[in-house]
Amino acid sequence: MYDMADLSREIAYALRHAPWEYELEMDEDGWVPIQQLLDALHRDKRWITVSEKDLHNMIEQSEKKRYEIKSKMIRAFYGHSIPMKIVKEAKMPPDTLYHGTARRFLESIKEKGLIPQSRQYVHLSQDIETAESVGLRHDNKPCILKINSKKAWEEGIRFYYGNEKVWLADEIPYKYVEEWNGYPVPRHLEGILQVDSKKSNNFNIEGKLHCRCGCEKFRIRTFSEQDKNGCLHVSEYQNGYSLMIKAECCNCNDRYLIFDMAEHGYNGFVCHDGITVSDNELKGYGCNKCNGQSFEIEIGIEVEDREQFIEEVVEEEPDKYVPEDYVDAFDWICISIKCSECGQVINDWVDFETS
Ligand code: HQG
Repeated sequence: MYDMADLSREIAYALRHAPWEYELEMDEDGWVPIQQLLDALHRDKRWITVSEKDLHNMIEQSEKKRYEIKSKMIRAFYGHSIPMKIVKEAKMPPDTLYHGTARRFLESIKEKGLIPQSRQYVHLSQDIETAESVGLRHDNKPCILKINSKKAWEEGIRFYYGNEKVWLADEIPYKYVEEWNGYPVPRHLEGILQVDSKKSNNFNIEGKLHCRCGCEKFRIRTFSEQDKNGCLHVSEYQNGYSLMIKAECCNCNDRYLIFDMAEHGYNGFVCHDGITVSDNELKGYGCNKCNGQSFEIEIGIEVEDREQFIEEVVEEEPDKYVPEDYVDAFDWICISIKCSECGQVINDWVDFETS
């Protein structure tokens, strides 16, 4: 049995960086006959019995899709540094791509844009996690760059498909690049909303409430109307309306404000639409099935458009707001709860459009 990571490293070197050292005849799409590659490997005693089956196993066992095998040929999907440019077919990219890199490269990237350096193409990642792991190869605190690939594509920058996680480009001028500072979590939920990256992007975030002590179970106190399904709605308060939810950790009793119509979202944050209810007017919430008092809480946020926020709010009241405030002016909040005692789930327990 071979160490598949070792084998993959050797083959990466052969197919991406130095095919001539292995006497490989590579065509312009990067394909090499498998038999030629095997013959070359067999000349090295470490790989003397490597078979085509081992290559298939290597591809299957790897988390990253680096190689492709088709009718007795093999090629690397990306990563090439050889002088002969591997021809890639241009393809429309997703609207946003990411690139993980080292802090020490940032200044030069800002000046020159993203350039391929020793490889043939700039490598971009389809998601933040992939960008993060690419960046970690260069820096233990990598920075993540967000590429406006939609705009770049529309303005003539060519993108090429690598695999489902890797996209390639000849180069990316810096005007399509911005630093990604994490998910736009409203500030009052920062550190307690654990974002599910598979379901979240720049415009929508979904996650589960975690107390800073690690506990996921909370007692709930609200000011609201409650319907027969146990869902919450705004309630009349003084001369206006209110909807307020607080969660209290079942383990350490820390208390968090989850939503206050008077403070959060477009209405609250920008229009100050409502009056904050005092703590002693909140009521404990019980499961409408078993009257359980402990819940797991999932929150979805539809994020306000940053550009629109700048145009409509920051530019109107520059003394009061800065662009980064857009995270607090979210458009929609949706909360689901699960009773820790009977397991009943109420989806859309709160479903509130704030603008
Ligand atoms: C940086 C791995 C200064 C760029 C990964 C990057 C990937 C600049 C470094 C794939 C710059 C090149 C490729 C500029 C770009 N000034 N630095 N103007 N423009 N850079 O290793 O993207 O595991 O050649 O930010 O997962 O890190 O091998 O490229 O940091 O998909 O399959 O120059 O290789 O895949 O570094 O990684 P690299 P990369 P495998």
